[in-house]
Amino acid sequence: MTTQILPSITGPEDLQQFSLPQLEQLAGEMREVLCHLIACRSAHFASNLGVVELCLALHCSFDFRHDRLIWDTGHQIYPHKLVTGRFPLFHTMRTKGGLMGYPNPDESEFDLFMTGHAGASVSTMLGLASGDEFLRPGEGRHAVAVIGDGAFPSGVVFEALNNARRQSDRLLVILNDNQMSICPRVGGMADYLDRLRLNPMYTGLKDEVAKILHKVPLLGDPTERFLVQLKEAAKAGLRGGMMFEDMGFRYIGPIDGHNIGLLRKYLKMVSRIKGPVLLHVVTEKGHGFQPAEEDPVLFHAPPQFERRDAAGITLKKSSTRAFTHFASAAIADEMRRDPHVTVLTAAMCQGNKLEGIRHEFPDRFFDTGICEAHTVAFAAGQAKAGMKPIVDIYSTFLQRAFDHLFQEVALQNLPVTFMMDRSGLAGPDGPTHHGVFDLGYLRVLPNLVVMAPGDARDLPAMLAFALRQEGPCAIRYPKAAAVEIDREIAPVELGCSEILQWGADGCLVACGALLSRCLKAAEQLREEGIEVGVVNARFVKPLDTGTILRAVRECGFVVTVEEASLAGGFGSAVLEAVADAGLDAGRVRRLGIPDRFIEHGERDELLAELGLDVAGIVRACRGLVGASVKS
Ligand SMILES: Cc1ncc(C[n+]2csc(CCOP(=O)(O)OP(=O)(O)O)c2C)c(N)n1
Repeated sequence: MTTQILPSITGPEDLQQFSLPQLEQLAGEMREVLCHLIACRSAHFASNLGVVELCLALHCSFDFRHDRLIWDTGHQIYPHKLVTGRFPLFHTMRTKGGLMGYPNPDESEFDLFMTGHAGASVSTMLGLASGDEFLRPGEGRHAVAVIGDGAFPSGVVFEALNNARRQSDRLLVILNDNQMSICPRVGGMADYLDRLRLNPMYTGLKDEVAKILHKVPLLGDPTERFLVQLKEAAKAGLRGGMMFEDMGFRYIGPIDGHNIGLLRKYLKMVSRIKGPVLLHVVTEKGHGFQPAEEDPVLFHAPPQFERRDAAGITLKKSSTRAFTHFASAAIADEMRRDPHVTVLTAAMCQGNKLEGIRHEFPDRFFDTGICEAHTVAFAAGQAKAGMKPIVDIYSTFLQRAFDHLFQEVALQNLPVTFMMDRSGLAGPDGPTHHGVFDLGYLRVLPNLVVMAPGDARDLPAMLAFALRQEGPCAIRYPKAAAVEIDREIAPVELGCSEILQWGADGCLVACGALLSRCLKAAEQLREEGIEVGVVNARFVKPLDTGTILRAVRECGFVVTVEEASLAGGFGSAVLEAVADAGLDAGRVRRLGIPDRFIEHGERDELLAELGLDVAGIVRACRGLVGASVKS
């Protein structure tokens, strides 16, 4: 890896000294560094390659110690990290204790919000601009949001655009249009943006534009002149973006997002326009690295490279099958069995391994784009009409749709099934993606059945069970390899746990995939002469109170184990049941996620740190044997 310029950059102000050819060289070096990173570990890749020039042009054109910048979602933040003093730590990206793969205000003053969920940038940017106008009037700060065309159709973006006109004079929304979400973008907005790309300013029908520009006198302020030119172009029907114009934005573009010189020129121009501006920038996802340009879906966040040579690259293959695989296989089976079953995803077809289903059942597969709230309400409508929709969604993103889960689904008691992937610690993605709050927000909803498979074999059985119900069900499972626990498997029945072994000294009640760790812990304890039972809880709601109360009565102690926030989680449900039955809740201990945000790191590292690995579970039980659990 050859980097000559990049190591000399300690902050964005250093960029000012470079000529255009030097900035272009720097862009090449930044891409090299990104390729080197992805050779070492899995990380977001193609989106970062696509915004290198835009990032450089932005930092050359604004002073973001003063002006405000938000990268929507934040997965494309790597080039920004490289030029904001974090090149020396870049090799630590996404490792525990190292740089986060998303913006992080603890790392840099140039990261304003810790984000990872799409769509909020325009709103937060508007708020910043509004606050600055109150508190720092006259300082003339600019507020810039960069948002991808995948995130752009999120409902909240339109709520912000609708609200922008009155908020600030110096608002710039940069629409980074690479025609991709993770998968190819979908929907009416995608078609609209495609039409805007036909604009002669972008397609190179320069003669037409030149004719118009020729007519415009060259005297006067350059910004004024530019606007007159645009107006003339619009008159000639050569300009699009009228939808944004009608909402009060000055629409400019589309322009080439890989041309640093051109970007700087436009950024300078738009920074002088009063009122909200939408600058439409066209980029290529994966730009500058051919395999990523050719397959931006795979290279959105590819696995680590195994080999990279003249013949191309090979990506590391995982030898284990994850819960996600078992989930998509089970969904496909159910769709084959029953023509009423549909599957809905909010732009996570690839992450949820639904490509096969999209191909096999194009008419029963629905990608709504990054619109979780809409997805859930849409599913409710389908269910009301008599279909059996499955919403396949990451736990952390379902948070976006809580109100629809409440009103359109639970309140109507409609049979919508939620397959909640990444429920638990999401590993290197970190606090924005850990799906640890779902038990807290699901448990409170009447009518909703909540399940957590203990192993890979539970998962299809739970899905089949859910699809037989007349009300809503949620099934939560982590981003982890799914083992198959060798046992005489009990059928899935409403509110019934599965007792795998019983022990007089204590009982581990596992909620979900930590079951296999509980079994190993029990084995170790047995070798020490401590007899501990293991229960596969299966249901969080309704809870198997019969088995749990029996364990509290018969076993020395009960330890609940969950990969979810302890506040309002499975262990809390157990404590409530024990207290409600008038039993001694002091015999119960809970292992789970404490009341703080958990940093990024490998899932196993994080589990160990939180005492949720085998050693931690053994430790917890040992501490309870013979001791009064109350003390
Ligand atoms: C609320 C929410 N839903 C889903 C995701 C998962 N996700 C991360 S990036 C991405 C695609 C974003 O596309 P775009 O904004 O166009 O950026 P690009 O990667 O194309 O640069 C998706 C769906 C997310 N981060 N947040």
